[in-house]
Order: sequence, then C-alpha cells, then structure tokens
Amino acid sequence: MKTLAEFQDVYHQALPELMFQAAEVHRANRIPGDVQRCALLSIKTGGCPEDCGYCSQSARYKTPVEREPLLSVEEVKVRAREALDRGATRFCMGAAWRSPKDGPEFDSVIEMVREVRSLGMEACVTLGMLSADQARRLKEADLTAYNHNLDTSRRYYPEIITTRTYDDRLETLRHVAKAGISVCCGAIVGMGETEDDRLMLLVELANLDTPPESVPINCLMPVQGTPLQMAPPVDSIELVRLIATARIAFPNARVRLSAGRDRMSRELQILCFLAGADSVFFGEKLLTAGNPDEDADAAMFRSMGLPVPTSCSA
Ligand code: SAM
Ligand code: DTB
Ligand code: SF4
Repeated sequence: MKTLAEFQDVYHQALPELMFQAAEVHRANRIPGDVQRCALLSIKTGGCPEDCGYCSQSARYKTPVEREPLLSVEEVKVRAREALDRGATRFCMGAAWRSPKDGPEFDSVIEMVREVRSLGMEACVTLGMLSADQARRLKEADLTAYNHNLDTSRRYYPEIITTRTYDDRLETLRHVAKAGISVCCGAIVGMGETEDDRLMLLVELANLDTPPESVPINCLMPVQGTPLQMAPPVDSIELVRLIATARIAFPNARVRLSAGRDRMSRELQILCFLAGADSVFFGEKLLTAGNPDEDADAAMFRSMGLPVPTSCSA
C-alpha cells in the first residue's frame, strides 16, 4: 500500500534530489528520449449531461462549444491516417457522453477502434462510464487503452463534479482492467485543489488493483462559462514536482504532459520531460481547446535534440 506520507516525502525533497531520483527511475525503466506523440479527436462533441466544472462540453454551462453529432467511421479513418502520416503512434478518441448507449452509436465506435488498429496505431477511447460488457466488446475490437480520469482526490472530487461519484469512476476502471484493456487514468491540476489533493490522487492510482500504464497530467484549460473559468494557472515548479513524483510512483507508465501546454513556455515543458514526462498530444486542437502548433512542437523537440517526424517543416 502506498501512502500519502510516502509521496509527500518524495515530492517535497529539494528539487535537485527529486529530479535526480526521477531521472534515475526514468532511465532504468524507459527508453530515454522516447516521447510519444499522440493525436486526439473529439468524435462526439458537446451536450453532455454531466456537470464537470472544468468542461466545455457540459450542457449545463453556456460555453463557446457547439454540440455536434457522432462523426462517421469514414471521417475518423481519414483523420487517423493523417495523424499517422504526421508521426502519431497513438490515436485517442473522446466522446462527450456520461456513458455510451448500446446500439448503432456504440457499434460505430467499435468500428472506429478497428480502423485505427488496422493502421498499426495504438487506439485509446474515452467515452464515460462503461459496463463490463461494453469493455469486453472494446477489447474484442483490440482497443489498446481506455482513458477514464479520476481527475483529483476523493475528498475534492465533489467540489468539481456532482453527477457521478468517485466510486462510479473506480467501477469503470475495474471493468476496463478486467477486460484486459490498458488503463489510462490521470489528473487535472489547477482546479483549486491543494498539493496534497494531487498527491492523494497519485496514491489512489498507485493502490488500484491494476495501476495505470498511462497517467495523463492535464493542466486545467479554463473555459468561459464554466465554474472554473477564472482559475489561476498552476505554479510551474509544482507541476514539475508532480510529474517527477508520478514518474517515481509509476516507473513503467507513460506519464503524459497532456492539456495546457499552450500556456507553458518551451523551458517549462522541457523541465517536465526531464522530470519524466514521456508523451504529448500534438496538433492544434485537443478535444475542443487549443494546443501548441506542430511547428512550435517540432522546434521544441529539435532544441532538445530529439527526432522530429519528417512531415514537419519547422
Ligand atoms: N466524457 C468522458 C469522460 O469525462 O470520461 C470523456 C471525455 S472528457 C472531455 C476527457 C477528459 O478530459 C476528462 O476526464 C478531463 O480529465 C479532461 N478535461 C476535460 N476538460 C478539460 C479542461 N478544460 N482542462 C483540462 N482537462 C480537461
Ligand atoms: C486526457 O487526460 N486529456 C485529454 C484526453 N485525456 C482525452 C483531453 C484533454 C481535454 C482538454 C480540454 C478540451 O480540449 O476540451
Ligand atoms: Fe461530459 Fe466528460 Fe465533459 Fe464531464 S468531462 S462534462 S463527462 S464530456
């Protein structure tokens, strides 16, 4: 059992010690310099019945995001191929659902997963709460990973979301793991939580029966019209410390520097990679929010001396 005290000891070390420890763990367990490029596509946007206080897609808030129906399998196929050509090795698809309904729409998602896998990419979906049977069907389609974030600590969760519980979330994670799909589960920071809340989330993840192999760390992207629209940005060094602690806590996982990079300097992002982050979303859009453009990312990777896909011109 991992404890909060243990993670606090790691997190609050002097920064040079923490960075050194994270780098040692990183080197011993992962290929140095292997930063995965993932593409993200919103396959069904807006109109979500949940009340997640950070989300542009909740029907409860008046945000700039318009509701759109489920994309066609054909469209997804085209977008996945484009992403592959631009150097993505993982294709992630998100739907603004509380949970998928069985029927034609879920059948289409299954088809989308098959298409992405047939291109040789990892496929990840995030569709809300899943039944055991839906997880089984996704596994049958050879889904690589299911993203379902716990977002924050158990104690802070009800401040952000009231339409579902932490235990609902854990139940879906169990269905995913039981079906043999890799668990992708992480955090949003910058929602008014304390540093201890962030560490408690890591403790929660580390103590799962099947700990995640993929841990996205999202920085809140404040969305106009949501309760968190005025939230101030996360302190940079707190973010670096959290990533280093996540690397140490999950030596073999991909720690993903996810949402919020467009408000980070090149130097802060590089510090996050040195702390153990080894994945980014690339392309100008996340699900609905902005992301650094590909040329800026290519320049950043070049400045680190890391390979850049040949399709990038910068
Ligand atoms: N509806 C599904 C769900 O919530 O599980 C899937 C889509 S949802 C948009 C995927 C994840 O994106 C959320 O769990 C949350 O962690 C992240 N996210 C959503 N809005 C965000 C924001 N404004 N800033 C940072 N991360 C965000
Ligand atoms: C995750 O942890 N981050 C991604 C992915 N999983 C689905 C989503 C980030 C969403 C950022 C806000 C938006 O684009 O609306
Ligand atoms: Fe819906 Fe997911 Fe947004 Fe919550 S985070 S409102 S469940 S789309």
